[in-house]
Amino acid sequence: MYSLHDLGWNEAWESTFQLYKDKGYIPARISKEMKNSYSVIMESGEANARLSDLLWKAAKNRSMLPAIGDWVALQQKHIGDPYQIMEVLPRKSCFSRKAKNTFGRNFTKPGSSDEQVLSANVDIVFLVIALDADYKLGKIERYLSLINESGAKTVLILNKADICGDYEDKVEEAKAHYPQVPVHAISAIDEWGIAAILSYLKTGITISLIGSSGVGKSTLINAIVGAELLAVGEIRRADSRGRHTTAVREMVILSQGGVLIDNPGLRDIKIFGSEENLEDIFRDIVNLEKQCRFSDCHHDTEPGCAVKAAIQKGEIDAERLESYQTLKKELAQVNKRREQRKKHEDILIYKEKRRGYNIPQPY
Ligand SMILES: Nc1nc2c(ncn2[C@@H]2O[C@H](COP(=O)(O)OP(=O)(O)OP(=O)(O)O)[C@@H](O)[C@H]2O)c(=O)[nH]1
Ligand SMILES: [Mg+2]
Ligand SMILES: [Zn+2]
Repeated sequence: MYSLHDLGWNEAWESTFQLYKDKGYIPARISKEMKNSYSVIMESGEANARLSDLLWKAAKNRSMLPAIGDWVALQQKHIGDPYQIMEVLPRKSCFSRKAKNTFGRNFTKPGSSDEQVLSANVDIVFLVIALDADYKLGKIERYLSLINESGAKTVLILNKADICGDYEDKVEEAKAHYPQVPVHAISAIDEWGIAAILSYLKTGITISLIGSSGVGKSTLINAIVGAELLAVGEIRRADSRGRHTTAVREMVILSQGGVLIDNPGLRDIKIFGSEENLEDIFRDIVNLEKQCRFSDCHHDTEPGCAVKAAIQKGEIDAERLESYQTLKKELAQVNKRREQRKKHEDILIYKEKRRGYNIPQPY
């Protein structure tokens, strides 16, 4: 059995909760997201909980519904009744991505670029990249832009070092590209390099593992726990992709302190967030840009282009400029659609006929 404190409950949450306590609600943390319900952990143990009508009706968009890691206020009307989630406590951080068709059939106004909360109140994201075909700087940059937006810190974990001849070079390359991010090479399967990872696990700290399918997120959690707790999947030989073994988001509470969240592999990482965070990742290019002769320089054929000059001198990577420009364009489109949708949000209405408490599907 766990105490709420083991899950990260502290005085700050306690004081936020006072309001709900007065209503007779019970504090709990969402520990698993299932198709039509949630698992929650309360002081008295684990239980199933459902969305209350109240919360469902109040949710203007998908991001307002509970997600794994959320602290919630539960109500149980009578002993033996199911627990109902009445409120989601304001999030300390939240890791989101751009969702495809948000509310699906349950809502009359499905947004095309709504926010899907992947995990809430996360302190650290372990970004797991496999040292096979999965390792691409452009991909890491996409993930970093999402994580930066969340308020969580990133630790980059390069897994499968056992099958990579030059993993040390990859570590150096990643460190050079992202000086603000700690980088560790490990082999989850050989339990090599895990000691460095353990130093991040502390009571009260929540860590979410993110990455593509098959990179070894569940294997790493098993290595940390020291047991075959989570199912681990095969990977396809042809392209070293995973088979989406982990299907639900699940929390693992560690006896040595700390909480890990296992996630299904992300299929495509659509960018989401603010321009400032993107600029943080590409600070070198952003600083150079200011020195271009034209303020609207595309760093293409314009004369006096400082970025182009730096590329020629080998100071920055042409590929890196390319991924910056792609991400920037993508982000601008997403934000534009988001603005347009916001205008509609206030008049959002729900279909009267809805079946039960359908929680929107993660995919
Ligand atoms: N060579 C090698 N293989 C590994 C390592 N870690 C994991 N694998 C293998 O990679 C495959 C996928 O591992 P999983 O842990 O299921 O990957 P996952 O990231 O949880 O995948 P999803 O749940 O589908 O998102 C399994 O066959 C593992 O045995 C490693 O360090 N080295
Ligand atoms: Mg998995
Ligand atoms: Zn330029």
